[in-house]
Amino acid sequence: MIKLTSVILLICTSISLFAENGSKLWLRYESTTAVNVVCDRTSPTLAIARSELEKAWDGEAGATVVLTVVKDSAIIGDGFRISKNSIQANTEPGILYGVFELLRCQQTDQVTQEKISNPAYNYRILNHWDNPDGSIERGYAGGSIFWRRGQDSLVVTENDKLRWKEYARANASIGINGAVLNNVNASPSMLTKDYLEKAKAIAEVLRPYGIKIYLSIKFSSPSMLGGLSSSDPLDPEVIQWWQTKVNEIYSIIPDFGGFLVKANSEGQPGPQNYGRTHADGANMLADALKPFGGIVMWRAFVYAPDSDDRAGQAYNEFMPLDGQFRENVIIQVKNGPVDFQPREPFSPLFGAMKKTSVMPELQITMEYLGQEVHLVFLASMWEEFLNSETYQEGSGSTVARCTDGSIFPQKYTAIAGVSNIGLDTNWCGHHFAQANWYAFGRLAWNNKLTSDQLGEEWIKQTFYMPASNNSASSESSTEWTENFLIPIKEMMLQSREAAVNYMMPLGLHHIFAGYDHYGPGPWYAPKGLRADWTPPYYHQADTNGIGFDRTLKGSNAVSQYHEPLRSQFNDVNTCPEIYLLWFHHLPWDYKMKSGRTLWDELCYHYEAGFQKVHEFRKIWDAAKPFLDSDRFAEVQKKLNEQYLNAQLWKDGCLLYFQQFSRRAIPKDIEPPVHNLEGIVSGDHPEI
Ligand code: GCW
Repeated sequence: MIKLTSVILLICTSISLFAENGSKLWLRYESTTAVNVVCDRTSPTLAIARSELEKAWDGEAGATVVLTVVKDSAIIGDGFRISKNSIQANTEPGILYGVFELLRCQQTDQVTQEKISNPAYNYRILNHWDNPDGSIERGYAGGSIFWRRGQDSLVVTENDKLRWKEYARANASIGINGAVLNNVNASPSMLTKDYLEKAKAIAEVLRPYGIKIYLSIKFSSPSMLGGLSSSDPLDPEVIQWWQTKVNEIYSIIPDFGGFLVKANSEGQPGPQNYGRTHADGANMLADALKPFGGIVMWRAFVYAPDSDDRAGQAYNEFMPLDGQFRENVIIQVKNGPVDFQPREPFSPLFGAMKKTSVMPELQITMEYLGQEVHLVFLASMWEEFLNSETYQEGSGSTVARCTDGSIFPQKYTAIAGVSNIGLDTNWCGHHFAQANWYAFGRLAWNNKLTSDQLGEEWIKQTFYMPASNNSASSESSTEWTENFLIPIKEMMLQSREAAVNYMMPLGLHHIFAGYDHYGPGPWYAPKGLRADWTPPYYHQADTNGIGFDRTLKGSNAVSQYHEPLRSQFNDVNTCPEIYLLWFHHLPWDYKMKSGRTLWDELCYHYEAGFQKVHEFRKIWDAAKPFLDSDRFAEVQKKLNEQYLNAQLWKDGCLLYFQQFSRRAIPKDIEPPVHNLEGIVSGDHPEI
């Protein structure tokens, strides 16, 4: 008998251990505890709110929860007032967000405090770089969930709808309320009737979850699609073409959100092709969208091939236009001045454009952070960015406060994240990459959340296994906290710094191999390629030293920062060492705060990053008893790959830079196992 029970127990445990493939994200919870939901209205959104509560209720059995749509001036936008048994909001999506907050508290063992929670940003948007053929630019988790290659690209199946629904549910659970459905390198076909019909089908599934859809547009669509001889934004025919197109879009999708535009950037056409400014282009589109309440998100990611410093260009092009944009234009600015690097100082446009709505663009997909292979929790990077002090309006003018309406009375506040979502079973390619989608949404709602809190919330919801580890006893839950939650959270919180260390420490940036941006490539400089697409442009290493001189005596990009930052960054003695080689070109024997030479310090950083990944592997192995077998094995495999890649980064960069420094690698550092020629010639499949 005893044996039989054990067998049954074993089978049950195994089933639950094997059933995890990551597809449920952080919404794994299922409950049989009854709850009585009271709501005096019905609607598709409220029905979802009700069913989520019923599916996941983990509070007092048989409790009543009252959902009420109210008119309360203390609640802003889609915010909500919450207590243990009631959720009030001015809007239906607000009720839904309140429901998810209540469930999150239950699932993470937090007491539901009575409070009002208002969103930090009104527009909390995912940017999908999905192409109409189903591929995704910088996508590492399979094909597009929206588009498909070939003939049936425009077909909508029941499976598609189911997937979009799961996607919408996950987004709503973290407060995301917008999705740009296609790549910023936009195909004009996206504005054809057929694609608009498909977009409509997507919008219909997303709508009850409070999510609006947006499209990226190609600026030259009037010529490419409409057959006009020009796409000049001041040409009356062009203006008319856009107005007609916008009318058509709204007749198909009445709550369409608006356009995202990449113009005069990396070869994309824009108003400058016709001698016009970004403001001319953005305003023309904004005027067409305005009657319908639509917005234009106009990207500031611009740089010309002939400039002496790419980092200064967005500021140079956009600052003179401050005050010239229509109210419904938001300038979308990447967090750093160059391009989603493992570490950059914040873009100096934040806080500087005072008469224009400015929104941060973060990259959730890890183009420059190890893609689907490396475990890197990006919340630490975003926290550092949002809390960066700009000093634009005195101290306390953090990037967060400069963009969320706390300081400037901008009508539209917004934040975007470049999505890491694809058709993979676990949505994001790496189980831990889900944490970045999660953290982006939560930060878009509340930009004061810490990476520590976000990591903890996510782990609890994603990995806790009440059934399989008999968590009914408080003993096992303490064990889980001490031996799983704490070390795994620590690993996540250290992961971004580790990646910076083994890839490009001390302010180094953009030293990736070739176009794929995965492995090391500080040597990469094919003949004929524009200089600012090659790493030597960024690291400037020679026998005298290393680093990009952006001081007053160099490119002067430092002057784009407000005092006291300008002086702080400009002076090598006060420049934070994390940004040292971003702002300064320094000799190899420059003395660091640690007392070491710059060369030695660089070596120790690479070594520290590499050794950290080794530690992560040990932490993960030790966590095995608390994990289902599939996710354990999948992450273990990726960590091993990350370790190999970190070794390549360390070896490749140290051996390459050593040619210039002509110094020995300190003895207490594990010597490189590869040789430089081998890495450069690419005989390492891991690169
Ligand atoms: O980081 C670079 C990417 C491009 C991308 C571009 C952008 C969509 O390498 O793939 O294009 O940024 O943000 O526009």
